[in-house]
Amino acid sequence: MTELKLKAVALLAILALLASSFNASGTNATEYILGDVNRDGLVNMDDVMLFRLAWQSRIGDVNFDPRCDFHNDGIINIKDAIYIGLNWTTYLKARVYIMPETLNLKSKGNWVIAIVILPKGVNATDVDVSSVKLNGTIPASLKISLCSEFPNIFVVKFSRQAVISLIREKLSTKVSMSCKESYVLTLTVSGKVGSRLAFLGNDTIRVIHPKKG
Ligand SMILES: [Ca+2]
Ligand SMILES: [Ca+2]
Repeated sequence: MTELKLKAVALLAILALLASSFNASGTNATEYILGDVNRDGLVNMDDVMLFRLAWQSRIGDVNFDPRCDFHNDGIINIKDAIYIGLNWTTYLKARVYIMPETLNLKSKGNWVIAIVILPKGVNATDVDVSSVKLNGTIPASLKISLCSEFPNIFVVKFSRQAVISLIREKLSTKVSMSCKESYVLTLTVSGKVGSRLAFLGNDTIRVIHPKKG
């Protein structure tokens, strides 16, 4: 065996040992998933970004983030990182249809509706409505399962004014905003399915931005 192979095998053995001595399955006394830095119920790139900021810091360091110290030993290192790998959230691809398909930014309607079709075999009743968000920020306010014939389909609604604010914010970064009246935008709907899965899907809508005057 070459030295390189030996090193790789040794590293795998250490990781396996570490993994076997940890509670890989999920929650600790404070009821969040180990690896979930921002405590949103998902272990994903958002957590990796936060974890990187605190990497190799110790209590007292300016970048020490106690939320990253899953091993609870006052230092952010591989013993904490391992939980992110072990409890990484699996995303299911959902089909999403957002209505209205054309949204006038001056409209006064109450809601934006999303129909979410989960992969077959996944039950919409396992979706935690409090975790369902549009573009990761706007919370869903209601979830309705369609019928027992289509257990993988549900409908959620979002505050239209919140969606319009989000779109205005997105458009404000576009230099060409003042020259155009309509845009095609992609919006994402995501949420948790049970304790270890999540869904993610997107749809495009047309945004009408009437010129002033
Ligand atoms: Ca998270
Ligand atoms: Ca630690």
